[in-house]
Amino acid sequence: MERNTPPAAVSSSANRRGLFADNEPFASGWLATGGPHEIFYEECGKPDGRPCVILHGGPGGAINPTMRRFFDPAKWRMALFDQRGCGKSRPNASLEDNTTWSLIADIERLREHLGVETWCVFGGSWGSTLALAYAITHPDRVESLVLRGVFLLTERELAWFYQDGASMLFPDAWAQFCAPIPQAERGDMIGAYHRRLTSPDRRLQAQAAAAWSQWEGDTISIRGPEARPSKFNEIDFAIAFARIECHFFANHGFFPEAGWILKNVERMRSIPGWIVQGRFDVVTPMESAWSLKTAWPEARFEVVWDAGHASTEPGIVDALVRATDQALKV
Ligand code: STX
Repeated sequence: MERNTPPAAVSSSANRRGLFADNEPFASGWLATGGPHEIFYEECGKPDGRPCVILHGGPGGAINPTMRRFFDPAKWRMALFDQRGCGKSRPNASLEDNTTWSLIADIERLREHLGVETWCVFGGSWGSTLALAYAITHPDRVESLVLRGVFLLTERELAWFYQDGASMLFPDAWAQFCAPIPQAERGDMIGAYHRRLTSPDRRLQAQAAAAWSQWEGDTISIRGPEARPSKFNEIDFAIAFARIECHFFANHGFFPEAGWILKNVERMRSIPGWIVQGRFDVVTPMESAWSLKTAWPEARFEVVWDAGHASTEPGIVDALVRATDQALKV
């Protein structure tokens, strides 16, 4: 098999690139959807630059200022938005009409609102899942794809992270994840959490949300639980994150059949793509990035040898900023 992974020297820590400069939005607002949801969005960078859209993770995460720094703000016109129920979108933490397909419709609504014909689509983790599902359903709108920490939302990935797998690498964090769930319910952790996160008892909901979010925060970085990002401790973030993520996972991502993304890769195979993956990603292990690369051999594939799942790990930042620079040339 042909290898297009760059030689190790490219990602040696000595000459790695960093994020672009901090930058402020030149526009922001709430986009109506016709239903109960209003979507908060920001535009950053160069108003007449090359368009791109940045998809956050979770599902249930939110945009943050660091996400504006993976594209050169002197060249790109970046659009970022909080997905339904997330961040500053309203109503917060709502599960109503909140599926993969409604989020794809929102991406199209935002594209039309901004007067964009085609754009580069950038997403990590769940953002990569959503980017792939969007590219499969709207291939003519996607100029290029830059993906990180590939997540295909398969039962195998969910079983690894929420049942049996990651638990073996992080037994300390896993014990805390199990704590709110009685032994008798631990055979189906997603189901057990789903009942609590959708309970009318707000205290039960908050307790489950804190533990759910901390599990992901504890496993996200190569530096382990000690490097848990502080936002995973914020209860408002945790409630939206846990409720929405668990809702999507209990519903198998709302995909019509198992393996839907890989089965439909053919529809987007001609789109120029970059895949960046941390070798020691425990949240979305490399098997999915590898399967995607195998089904889509035209994509550039870069494995970062010393990174986990977080987008801000130095080797991941380096590979992503090189990818977005290359995406300018398509
Ligand atoms: N969820 C992976 C994911 O998309 C299984 C993800 N993990 N953490 C995040 O996203 C945030 C950093 C956006 C909270």
